[in-house]
Parts: sequence; structure tokens; C-alpha cells
Amino acid sequence: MSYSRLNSLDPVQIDEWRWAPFLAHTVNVFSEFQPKAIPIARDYLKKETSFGSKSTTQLVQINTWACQTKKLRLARAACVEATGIASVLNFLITPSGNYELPFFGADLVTLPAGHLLAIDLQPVLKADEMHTVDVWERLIPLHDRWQSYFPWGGKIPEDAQSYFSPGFLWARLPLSEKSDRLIQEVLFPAYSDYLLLYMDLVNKAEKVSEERSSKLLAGQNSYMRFRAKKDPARGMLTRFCGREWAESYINDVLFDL
Ligand code: DBV
Repeated sequence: MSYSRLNSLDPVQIDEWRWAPFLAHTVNVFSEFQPKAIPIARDYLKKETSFGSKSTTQLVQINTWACQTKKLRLARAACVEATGIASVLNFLITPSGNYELPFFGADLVTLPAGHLLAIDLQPVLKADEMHTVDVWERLIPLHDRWQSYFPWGGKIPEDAQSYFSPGFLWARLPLSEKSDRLIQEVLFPAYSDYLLLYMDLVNKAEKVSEERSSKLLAGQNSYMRFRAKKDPARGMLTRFCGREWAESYINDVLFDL
């Protein structure tokens, strides 16, 4: 009988999951911020199902790690492993609307066609300098340092561009040993740098006015609506777990307004 998870802070255990070191590091960083568990239904905390024909049945494991802290409304990781088909860490931090903070978003995806790697401090209000200047001043040097190791990920979907910063670390890599090394030796420290910057911004953030907070919340809601509507994983989650489960996972857990 595999290990069951009862709350969103319980450790995620997925055998041979390539993104385990990234989540372990994230959990370790959050341990300094008095994380509180989030009420999530058991069927979304840990889901095991099988995929494929009789002869090629593949185990699919989906786990959700999540918490909230004083200044962060929700930090949640969707962890997917279907060996040979998909291996994903999709991590999103949504700050409280009371602070002038961006989102932290990471989409680390391995498919038969290759690796897709996306890490960013995504603006809640992209066209608002009061929201972006201080962040980008520190983010862009980090991006200059790390993006150069990776081939650019290619065109970002037109309608998604307003949700990314100029410091968006974006790459696509082939499946190879060289890519495996690049992920362990370069992407991991890059991810740690981006997360370190984000948590330092959180530490320094001070409460904003009511008026400003409502503007930030409006920006957060438009982002959440967009992500829920256009989630590139919808097809995969529907194939693995059926339409009803996938829609509820996307709308009620991952991009919950
Ligand atoms: N993406 C998610 C969640 C995932 C997930 C919750 C549970 O938001 C996985 C899993 N992302 C995932 C998968 C793919 C992508 C692609 C499986 C590959 C889909 C495919 O090719 O079949 C960043 N993720 C992508 C893409 C981008 C991102 C830009 C390529 C999309 C494309 O080519 O169409 N982060 C992601 C994103 C936004 C963001 C789309 C939008 C604002 O913030």
C-alpha cells in the first residue's frame, strides 16, 4: 500500500521523479516562513491512476504540495510523473494582495519531445512601473546570467506575453545526457537564485493601501482566469484523469480564485 498524504504539507514521494531536488529545495526554503497547510481534498493531494492500453499500462502519479504564509496567499506545486510520458513540476506562488509583489512561476516539463523550462517572477500589473521597476532591476541581471546557458524556448504564445517579465528564463532542450547535466548543474542553481530573490522581496515587502490592494487583486484575478482558461496541461490531465477531475483540479486547486 503506497504512502498516503493527508495534508498539503506532507512530503511528496514519487520514485525517480527528476524534479524532486527542485521541490525539496523549495520546501526547505519555505520552512523558514512558518508555512501553514491548505485544505485540499485527498483526491487532489495524491492521485494514482494508470494510463495506456492493456499491454502498455503506465502508472500516473499526481501530487499537490501547498501552503500559505503571512505574506503569501498560496504557494502550490503540481507534481506529475508518468514515466516515459510526462514528468512535471508546476510551481506557483501567489502573494497576498496586501503587498506589492509579483507571482513566482515555474513550469518544468519533460515530455517525449524534450524538456520545456519556464521560470519567472511574473508581474501582476505589467504596465505599472510602481510594480515592476524594483523587481526587474534585480531580476534582469539574474536572467542575463542564466539564460545564456540555454537555447531560447521559442515564441511565447501571443496571448500569454503580458504575463511574463523581461527576466523570463525560458528554454527548450532535447532529451539527452547533456540536457540532464544542464538541468542538474545549471537550471537548479538558476531556480534557486530566482526563488532566493523572490523570498527576499517577500521579506522586504510592506503593506500597501486598500486602494492599491484592490488594484493588485484585480491583476491577480485576471492572471488566474487566463491560466485556468489556457492551461497547456489541460489535455494531459484530462487524458490521465478524465475531464471532470482535470477541470476541478485546474479551477478549484491550481488556479483557485
Ligand atoms: N502547465 C501548467 C500546469 C501544468 C503545466 C498546472 C500540471 O500551468 C504543464 C501541469 N506546461 C505544462 C505542459 C506543457 C506546458 C507548456 C505539460 C506542454 C504542453 C504541450 O506542449 O503539450 C509556461 N508552459 C507551457 C508553455 C508555456 C508554459 C509558455 C508552452 C505553451 C505552448 O507552447 O502552448 N506558465 C506557463 C504558461 C503561462 C505561465 C503557459 C501563462 C501565463 O505562466
